[in-house]
Amino acid sequence: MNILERLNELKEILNQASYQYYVLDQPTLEDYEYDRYMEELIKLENEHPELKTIDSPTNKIGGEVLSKFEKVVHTTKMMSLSDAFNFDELMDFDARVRKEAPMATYCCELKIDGLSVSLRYEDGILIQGATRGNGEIGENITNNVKTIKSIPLSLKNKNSIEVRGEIFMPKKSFHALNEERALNEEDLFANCRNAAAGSIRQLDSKIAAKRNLDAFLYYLLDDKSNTQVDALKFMQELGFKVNPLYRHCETMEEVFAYIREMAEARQTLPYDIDGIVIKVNEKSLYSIIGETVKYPKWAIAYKFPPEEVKTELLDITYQVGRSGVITPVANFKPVFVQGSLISKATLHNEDYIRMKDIHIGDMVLIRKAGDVIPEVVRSIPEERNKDIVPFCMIKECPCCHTPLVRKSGEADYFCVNPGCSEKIMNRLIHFASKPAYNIDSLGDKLVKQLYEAGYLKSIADIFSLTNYYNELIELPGLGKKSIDHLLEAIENSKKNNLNQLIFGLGIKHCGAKISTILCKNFKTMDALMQARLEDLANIDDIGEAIAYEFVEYMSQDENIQLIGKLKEYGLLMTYQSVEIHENFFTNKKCVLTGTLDAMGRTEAKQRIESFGGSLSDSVSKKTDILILGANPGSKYDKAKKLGIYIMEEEEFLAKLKE
Ligand code: 0OW
Repeated sequence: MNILERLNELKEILNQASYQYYVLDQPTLEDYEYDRYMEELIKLENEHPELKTIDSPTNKIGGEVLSKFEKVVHTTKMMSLSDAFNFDELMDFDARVRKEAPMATYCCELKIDGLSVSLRYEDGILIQGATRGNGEIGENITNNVKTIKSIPLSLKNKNSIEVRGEIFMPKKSFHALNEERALNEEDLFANCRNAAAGSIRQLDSKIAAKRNLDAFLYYLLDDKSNTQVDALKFMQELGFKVNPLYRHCETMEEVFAYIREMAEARQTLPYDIDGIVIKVNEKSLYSIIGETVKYPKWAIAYKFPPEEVKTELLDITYQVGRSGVITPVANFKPVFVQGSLISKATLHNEDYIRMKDIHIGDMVLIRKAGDVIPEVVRSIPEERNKDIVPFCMIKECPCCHTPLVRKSGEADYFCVNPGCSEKIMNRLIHFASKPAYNIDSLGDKLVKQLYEAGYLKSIADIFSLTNYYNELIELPGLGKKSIDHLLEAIENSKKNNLNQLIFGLGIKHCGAKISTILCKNFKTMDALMQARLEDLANIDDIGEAIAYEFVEYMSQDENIQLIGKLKEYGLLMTYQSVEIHENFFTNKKCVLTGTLDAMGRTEAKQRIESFGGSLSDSVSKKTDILILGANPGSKYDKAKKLGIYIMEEEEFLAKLKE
């Protein structure tokens, strides 16, 4: 047999084995056999690169590192789905459908909680994979899509088609990935969906290949099938992985029965679903029923209600914040809530714990407030065993054992020891954090290491690190490259605006917004340090309480000395007014619900405010835009009822760049 024949034989064996293992879940080769064939093929292709083809299974291990993702214009718009939050809204949907198509039946599918993808094949070869983007323009993620093992690189019958579906990360892969990240003290992914989105956006496809992503396909363009059920069957015949739990339902009663059944099965599925997609089955009716700009009228997504999950409260631990505030934290047996694995939730303060009658050892109900923040809803007294230990608040700081102080009329306890290492470290971490003085690479881990090594005791010490260069490069896990990068980041940070410095100091009640208002009014650090209580209190948004805390802070010797040192180090001490360049968000009142992929809430707020817009927490008639993240909460429902413009993440990111 010649080389080319052997290559083709190996490709055939490996592609067939992939299909059997990842699409049909019926392996025909043992793992070691698969690996042996793959190694032989890699060796042959390395020896004869001219014989490597675009559909070779060796593409599954990834290779090229991109500098960015190219844009892709979709052949036809990738539509999204309008949502229904209860059965009444589904009945309304059914009524609207029947008005146009009385004979319609439905195809119900699980709503896979991942991200949409479009796959284009030409002459049976996968030539492009793209994200949905804003529905018209997406990102070219072909390299990463090729690493998804259940996606065929070539089709047996060589036809040219486009299919669409959902890329997702199986729960097992999500667990494994987060365990690995926890060991490296990296940020954990909140849920499978974010993990999938973060993985498919890796510019290095070798990293994407290690993330065990998967995909279900559900839509075939220019499809000749008469019904959605036939289309799903046809896609399976073509070799695509189609979720098998779809069901043809003749009536809404059958739809409701399917929804109830799948809501029950949800926890046992190896992937996350956030609802059910209900589509008219007869495709000939789609043009009669029609579509809006964004959504088909012949399909709807039923979203499962936010769920409350029961678990055992194992312990209450305590965090010491940079102000010294002591925050009790519930530690419970890990549970999946709406796709996220949760094991902790804040208990705010002693009053909150007593009000909710919470005791260590209780069974408690957990939910995700606003679909994002873990919350202990309540304890379950009827399941409390008799020898439960009544809760009592700790009396001394868990870090330095200084007796805690609770100011009269206030709920919080404080560690008042200025030398408490937890306080100092959290103060340094806050100062260097992105929303504050934003010193790249000076994160929690490095702050802790430099603090414990004795190089960082106060904020000013950050700017004297450069004097210890030779010692720092010897510290474990660090080296010339990382210390050079750190010192460069510290030097660059000195040009940061004054509002970031004021926010970084961590003055009580002076968050990012208040710091900016103070700087706009006083322009320089000197003017701020000499400001009198009444000068401050007269400014809009700055009340007595904030004015008092600010003047108090500026009157303490240690703070005056700190600022003096920062001046000597050359930090910018004047406020550079940020010209607000007009754009879509100028003077717009925005609300965000759910979680964004590309950034956190703080950054979204800063970006909108930099254009002269505002981001508030609650929806009202005055709201101009609701920004829709993943797993939206009730704000979304309220915004729809008020007819407020709903902006999805892709559009939000695009508008920020305009
Ligand atoms: N997430 C899903 C899913 C599905 C499309 C076809 C036309 C409009 C929606 O499992 N099973 N079926 C569809 O049908 N869409 C789905 O997800 C949508 C795609 C875009 C936003 C949702 O994730």
